[in-house]
Amino acid sequence: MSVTLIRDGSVGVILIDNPPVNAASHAVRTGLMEALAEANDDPDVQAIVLACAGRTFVAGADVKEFGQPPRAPLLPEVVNAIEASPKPVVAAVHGTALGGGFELALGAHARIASADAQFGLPEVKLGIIPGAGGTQRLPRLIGVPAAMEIAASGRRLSAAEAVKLAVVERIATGDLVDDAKTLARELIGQPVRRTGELAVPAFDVDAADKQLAAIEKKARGQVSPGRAARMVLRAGSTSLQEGLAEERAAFRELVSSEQSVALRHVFAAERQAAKVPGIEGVEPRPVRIVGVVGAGLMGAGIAVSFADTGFSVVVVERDMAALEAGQARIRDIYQRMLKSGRIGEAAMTERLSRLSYFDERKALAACDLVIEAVFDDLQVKQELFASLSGIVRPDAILATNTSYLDPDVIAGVVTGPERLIGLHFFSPANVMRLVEVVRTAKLAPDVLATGLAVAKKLGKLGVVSGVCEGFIGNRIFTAYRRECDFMLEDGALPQDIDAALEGYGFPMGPYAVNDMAGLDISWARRKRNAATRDPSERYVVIADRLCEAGRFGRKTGKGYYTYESGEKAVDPKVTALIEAASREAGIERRSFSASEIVERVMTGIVAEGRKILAEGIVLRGSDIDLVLINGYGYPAWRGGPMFQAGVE
Ligand code: 3H9
Repeated sequence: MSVTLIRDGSVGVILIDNPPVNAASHAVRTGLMEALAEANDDPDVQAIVLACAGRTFVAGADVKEFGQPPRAPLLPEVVNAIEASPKPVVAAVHGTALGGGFELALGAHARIASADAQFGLPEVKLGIIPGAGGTQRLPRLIGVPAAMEIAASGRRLSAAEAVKLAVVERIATGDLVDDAKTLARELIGQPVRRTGELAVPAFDVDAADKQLAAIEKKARGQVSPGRAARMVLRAGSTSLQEGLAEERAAFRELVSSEQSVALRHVFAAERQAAKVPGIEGVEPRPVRIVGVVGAGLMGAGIAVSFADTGFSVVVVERDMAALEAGQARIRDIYQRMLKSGRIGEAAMTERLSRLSYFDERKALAACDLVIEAVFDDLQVKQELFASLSGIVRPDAILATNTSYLDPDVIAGVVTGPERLIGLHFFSPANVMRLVEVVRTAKLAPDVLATGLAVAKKLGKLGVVSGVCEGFIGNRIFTAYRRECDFMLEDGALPQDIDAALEGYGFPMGPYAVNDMAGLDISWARRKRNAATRDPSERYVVIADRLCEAGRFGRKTGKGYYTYESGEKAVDPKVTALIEAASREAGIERRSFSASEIVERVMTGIVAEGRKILAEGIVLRGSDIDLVLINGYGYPAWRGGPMFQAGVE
């Protein structure tokens, strides 16, 4: 039985038990209707508590039922029935009340939450909008502007924020269900407060229109955020009944849209990525103290991301000057978080207190995991790891953040090479969600399991990659860039290529990105590899020419574009340089349409993707999709290049 009614004096507790996340499946919906009717029919029951067993409150509708014909009772009917109950209903929320789960809680007459509970309407991330009243009830409870932001972003609210917004009445101080029963008893005899009957608080319509426009702009082609925001806005000008009917129609339309199918592929792919053959049931090693060697841009970001998620972090630099600069960099990241309102003073102080700084490697002796983020040079890394082998415990895990070096060669100098893993973070590491978890040749299964578990604890997405030049992401990105550079030489200009890919949904085209990241790093690599390059392979000299002219991107005020006025602008000198390069190569330039540009890029990506699949570097096509989406700005709502090409 997934739903039971348990009587305790005057209170009936409706308990949902549908592991793993109490999704509102058909059985749960049916059970809820029956339990509710039973409680309402029982004269001894005077108040009702809605609670869940296991690790979480209802985490949403059952996504596995999407794409199947809807089966009554539908979730909106269940929420309406809860709201209509003549006896007070209190939702007792622990874990995550998401989507349909949050909507069930909104149907209740009061809400109590455990201190670590979270609330959210993540439907937009699945390409849909809330379909069980969320867009109509939430604005009645907290006002249109706040509800618009929550429904359109899909972000989660902490219990503390939920209290502040008056989404929940109370935080439990003792046992959640006991406290919920107490609240339920207090409500006996009082008129029930139905969210749907509340008036939508007055709001500034012009400001809300502007908010909507900003949401649609930010969505860059993804339909659901704007649709969710519009439905919330609609609550301000229509009745609950009409609003619910319109919401349902929009939900039905979106659930069968291409974008939703693509985003559901991404949802399933993320869960799949954690399932790695060879480590099923393998226990990860415990990790509490983490060492980060090197506090440059990457190391500082990595250190912050560990401190943010409760690890103790030991930061080590080669001398006091570098250490102080690293410490300043980390403080600066936190200052910016504070200024932008992402964290408060207390959280900043707490997180900073988790970090300690040393200019000697022996400070790493107690670490469970040490990650290096030093200069990407083989000798530098080998010297470091050889010395670390003698400092850390034999069971401590060693990780390299190298982008291009061979981690198996690095592992060669380590005592116990089965504990050396690649953890390839993306910059800025405290923001970017992707971590490539690199499976070195001799890697122990529990070290691989630990790599994935650590990525998850950091709130990041770990994708397993085999060893090859550039791993999954940079190898595919190289193929992507190669295709773009060929088009540059054949007749397109940087602004044409950037505009075409931005039109496809990338936040920034490759040349604008390159200008931001700096052109000098890849130039140095090309120079290093020049001697071994196959002379019969097509080679485009444009990037080298730009570097030779001192154009390293934004940091020098010019790269593929010029930034003299602060804004990105097309530079006729770059156009001339590109045209000269084409002439030199004997190529007659021609024009490229946006669709041809996109097609060429996607064909290049998919061809390289097929190769790394065939080589066994990546486990499945969907892992490539995740890497491109989370590391390189590929629009999630298109599902990923391999999904588009039908490659599993
Ligand atoms: C919605 O509610 C629409 C309504 O507005 C309208 C309806 C009319 N359904 O992520 P995990 C499975 S849309 C079915 O690894 P965690 C998941 O596949 C929904 N199954 O755990 C996995 O299975 P397996 C809005 C689900 O602890 C297992 O649970 N809700 C669902 O890292 C564990 O998942 C959302 O979008 C589901 N809804 O994180 C919430 N959710 O082991 C989506 C999960 O076989 N869920 N599963 O691979 C989440 O965000 C996370 O799963 C959660 C737990 C935070 C809950």
